[in-house]
Amino acid sequence: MAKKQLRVGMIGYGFMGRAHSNAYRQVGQFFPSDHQVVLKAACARDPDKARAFADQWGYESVETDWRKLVERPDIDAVDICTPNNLHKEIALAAAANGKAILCEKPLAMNAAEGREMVAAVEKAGVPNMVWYNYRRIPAVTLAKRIVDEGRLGKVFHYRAKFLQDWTIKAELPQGGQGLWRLDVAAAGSGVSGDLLAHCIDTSIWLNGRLESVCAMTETFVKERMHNLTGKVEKVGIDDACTFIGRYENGSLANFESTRYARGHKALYTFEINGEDMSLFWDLHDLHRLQIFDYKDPDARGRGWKSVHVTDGDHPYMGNWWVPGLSIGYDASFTHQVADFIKGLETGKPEGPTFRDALETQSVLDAILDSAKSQKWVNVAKG
Ligand code: SOE
Repeated sequence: MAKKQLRVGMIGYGFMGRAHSNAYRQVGQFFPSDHQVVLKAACARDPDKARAFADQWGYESVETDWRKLVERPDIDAVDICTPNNLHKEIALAAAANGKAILCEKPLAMNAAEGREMVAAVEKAGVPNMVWYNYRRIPAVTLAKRIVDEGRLGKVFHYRAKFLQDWTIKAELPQGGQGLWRLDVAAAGSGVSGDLLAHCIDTSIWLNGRLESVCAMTETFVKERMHNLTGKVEKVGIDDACTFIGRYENGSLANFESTRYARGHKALYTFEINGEDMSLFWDLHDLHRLQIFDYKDPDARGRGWKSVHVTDGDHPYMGNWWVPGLSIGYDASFTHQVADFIKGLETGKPEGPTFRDALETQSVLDAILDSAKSQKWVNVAKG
């Protein structure tokens, strides 16, 4: 039987454009379905860059204006890999044209924009998803299964951190290609939207709604040369953000993210402590889930165990190599496309949808409000 085509139009060509394109190319080999992904068009303002990206990843054609791309009848799904300040406009136009949308995280610049995006995709009835890829690292997905089985008992604590060190140098400019994450006009925020967003998404997925937060942010380098204007300009992003909070289930949140933790490149860790079990995960050891099971019948042998999540019956792993052999960061994106396609085929959307990602966006708004007001802030609902 001929497969149904999912013709993708990719907007953007940076790090995430590569990660997503790699996933589209891999998915049919490892997660066969009734759909075949076709890399139809790549879009970038600069025609040479669009062409080079298209050639490298195998896109059939190029566009230099995203408006043209979202109107093309031969595109089924639009992938938004642009800086955050373009997400909303593109998503609204793509939804109005009836396209499925896969949007890079965070969903938007703020929750107000996110709400408009949710309204647009829900009104148009188009499939939608946000690339919070860490949910789909097999060890993290295994943690979700264990939580859903109720094995943790009452949860007391959720703590997470995401640490990097790549912006410590004061001479590093802000803005433009590769450095838009430092420019508040393009990114909306700093580490909160870029790094904490991942931690918050995973935590809501594993531990439920965060209802209130108390945050502190810092901008260590106050001025940087702006690549687009050539002038030294004020830095508007948060370089570091720490917050505590309360979940609806009564547990306490403790989160930290920074780009000033010398020696750490991408140290994302989380730990959940329940009455009966604790779970710990570390991106630098991504195949492992650390489990402490207080209900282990062998009381004297009780202790933390380190599960190498590579067996055939572990999430996603049966589709890869043979038990015991590892996969990597890139696979989380492949899993995300596989699940997106599964959602198309079952009619039951796989998260995080735009609506799910709006919840993270509301937490981010509350964090930035709290840091500014130096007060506890309730997270808005919906
Ligand atoms: C920033 O350095 C970054 O690339 C984020 O934008 C990604 O979302 C994160 O997964 C890794 O770090």
